[in-house]
Amino acid sequence: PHVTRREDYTPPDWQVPEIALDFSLDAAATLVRATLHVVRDSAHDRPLVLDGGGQTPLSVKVDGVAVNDWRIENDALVVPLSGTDHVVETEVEIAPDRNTQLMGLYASGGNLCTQCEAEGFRRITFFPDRPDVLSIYKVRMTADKKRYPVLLANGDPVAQGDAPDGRHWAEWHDPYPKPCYLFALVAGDLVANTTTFTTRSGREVSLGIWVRAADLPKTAHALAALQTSMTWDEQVYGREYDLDVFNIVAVDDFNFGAMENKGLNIFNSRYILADADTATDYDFDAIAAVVAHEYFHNWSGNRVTCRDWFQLSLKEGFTVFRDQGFSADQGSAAVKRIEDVRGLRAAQFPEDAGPLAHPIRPDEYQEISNFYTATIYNKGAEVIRMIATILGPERFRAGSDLYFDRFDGTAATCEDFVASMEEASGEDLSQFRLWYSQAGTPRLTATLRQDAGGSRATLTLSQRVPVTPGQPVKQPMVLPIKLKLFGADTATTLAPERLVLLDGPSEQLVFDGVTERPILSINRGFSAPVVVETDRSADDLAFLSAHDDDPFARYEAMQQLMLDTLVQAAATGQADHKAVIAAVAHTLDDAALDPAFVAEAVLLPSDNFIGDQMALVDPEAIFRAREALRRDLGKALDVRWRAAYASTQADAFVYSPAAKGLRRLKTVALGYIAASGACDAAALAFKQFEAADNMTDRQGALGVLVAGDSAERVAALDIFYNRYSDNALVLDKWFQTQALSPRDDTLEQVQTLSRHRDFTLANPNRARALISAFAVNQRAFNAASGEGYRFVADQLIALDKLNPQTAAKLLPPLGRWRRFAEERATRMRAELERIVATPGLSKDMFEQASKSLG
Ligand code: DPP
Ligand code: ZN
Repeated sequence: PHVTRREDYTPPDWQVPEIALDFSLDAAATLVRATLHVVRDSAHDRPLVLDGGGQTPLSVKVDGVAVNDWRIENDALVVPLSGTDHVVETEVEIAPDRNTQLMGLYASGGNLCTQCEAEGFRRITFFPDRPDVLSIYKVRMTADKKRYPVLLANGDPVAQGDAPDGRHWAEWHDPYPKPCYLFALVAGDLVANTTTFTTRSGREVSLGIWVRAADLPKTAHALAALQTSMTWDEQVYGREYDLDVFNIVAVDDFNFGAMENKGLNIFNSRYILADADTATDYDFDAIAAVVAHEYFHNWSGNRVTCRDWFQLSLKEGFTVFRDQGFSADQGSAAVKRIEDVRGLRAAQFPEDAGPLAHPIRPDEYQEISNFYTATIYNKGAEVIRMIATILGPERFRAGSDLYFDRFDGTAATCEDFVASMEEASGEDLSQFRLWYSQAGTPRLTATLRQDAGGSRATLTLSQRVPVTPGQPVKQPMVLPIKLKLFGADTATTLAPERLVLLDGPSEQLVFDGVTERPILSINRGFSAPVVVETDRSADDLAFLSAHDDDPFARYEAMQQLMLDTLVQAAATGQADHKAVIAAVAHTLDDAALDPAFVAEAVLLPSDNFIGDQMALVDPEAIFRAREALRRDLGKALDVRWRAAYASTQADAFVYSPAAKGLRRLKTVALGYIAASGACDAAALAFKQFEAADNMTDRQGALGVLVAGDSAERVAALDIFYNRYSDNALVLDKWFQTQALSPRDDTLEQVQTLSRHRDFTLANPNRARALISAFAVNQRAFNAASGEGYRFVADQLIALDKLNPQTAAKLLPPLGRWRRFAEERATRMRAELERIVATPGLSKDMFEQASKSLG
């Protein structure tokens, strides 16, 4: 397979300062005429090479004259040119309605739309499909007026009119040079929820969220989030919007969450459509976060773009960091941090510890689509967060201002970003740059010793970066660690919070005036994305879970206490639950705590996260250990769970941080009541299910019922299905909830669901709702028979034929075989081998599966 390497980068041979695109749109046969102004970039004699996606040109003209000395080589169109400056025109015909990959121009729900990042533009027309070729776009679209009354593209609308045969046309011009991955068009029968936004310098921007007419009532939340994002970016980063129009279109079939095309974002409808009846609080939060994310890309991604795809984290890591800051400012920053770290540990830590580990700036790829990963996005955001922590807010802002000013209108590198941060702050980040090149999650060991009889304590910190594929030797990284010491007896501060930059293999810190037993609070706020190993006792962890003044550290202490208990139970079959029960009771009794925080703190770590702590994952033992602790917590604290449950009853739905927190705690408490085995649990859950005036309560109750075995379970699944049978996004929840169920028969249920008439692999959301959810269900997926592996492999082989990009993203769970004992490992490998041997496999799947075997 062809491997693209970062160090092989060379600047483009030809620039394309301008392009005019003329689309004659039709679902079955769309004609695309592209007129490129091409300019030779430096003295070379190489021909013009335009990437293509398998099409053959209907015609090629140079400076207005048809030529036939072109050839197709590896899908690219090669055109010999004599001068330095030419106009090259090509015509192709493409078939949007046969485009199941959802890359390029495709049909979704009767409308036409595009997705070009990373390399989809070449499937629309011949072009140098690389992010460092920036062009000014003029786009003309002609289409049937009845079928496609709305015609949208990037930039500003400049003209429109009627054409013969019931067709009409529209022209859009985007004055900002952009790479082709940011090109977009939409043709459809859509309506918009519109408003205006006035930027701080007085530009009036028309905002529109375009959906099918029936969905219009579900757009208010996204539109409000867009306005809030625009204000936030002005206030926090000094970034203003730069066009007169900002449109968002929601489509049902979409590989990504959304796409930041200049002035015309295209969204997966799950990140736009929401109302109380159909969307959970989680959905509402995710919509605001994704709307903000894509909007923020207008600067971090569009105005300053990437030189090449190895720099992807330049825009994605930074933009995730920006959207996390935005979300933190909209509600509880503490709970947001906990959610983000939980997500990082669920998705990124396993990736960093497995066969697909890669640095946030990779060195090579076979298929770039496979690198839209939790590492690039979420670890990338953590790396930016560490820079912000080291620099402090003023110097970080100075660095970001310098970066945006200096690289505006250009295609930049991660190095450009770090150098801007260094220059503006005066901080030396040379060693810090290892975060860009070394993969693997560093492990930090911390040991605190009080000197015998004295008033001193010594903290020893040491770090180790694990070996990852292709990186056998690692250098010590810069780890910014926030820490603090508490006194065990007085529960006061012995040493105030400080930021330690650990940059060597180990370091000792001495604390004076330590007159009582010190307790270590470390990696406060999760200041570094590392695994921390300490020898803190259950007593120390219980103390911190009750007294730490850093909410993340407080949550973390409880998680560690739970993990220690669960890992021991899974390994030995024995456990003492007393310490966890006491700590959870203390948290539930603390009236000063935010209910949203309480809900997070009392949740047990997931089966997967427990498995990640063990030398080898034993899914059944982990499941038994966790269920036993859940049951004991449920029984021992029954009165408290019921009190918490009663305290969370609300009058009517509101979407606010406080109301969200209560709803979260409500369903967590309900889950523990059910876990206790209480005989009224199913009735209570069914009552919540029936009485709910919002999806959070309804789906929460459904999840509790689906986990159990009651008449109410069957009834609720039926009611839910019938009530929402015409709502694809809610049906996804119906599939997903069943795939996540801890019941013994989940594997068979999921196999049956895959034959349900509403199941289809053609829609990425639906495929993920069943297959991804099943693959995170550790016990069901890892059934000893290997049937779970076979099921997923069958689905992926089928999906690969339609949509390789989405299929390949679902493969990593099969690559975790090294984490399991012989029998399971052999069965997983057999499925990977079967995938690799499949005739006609995509390069997306080949890369993921072959690396997973390696
Ligand atoms: N649309 C994806 C995102 O915003 C890729 N750029 O992250
Ligand atoms: Zn992004």
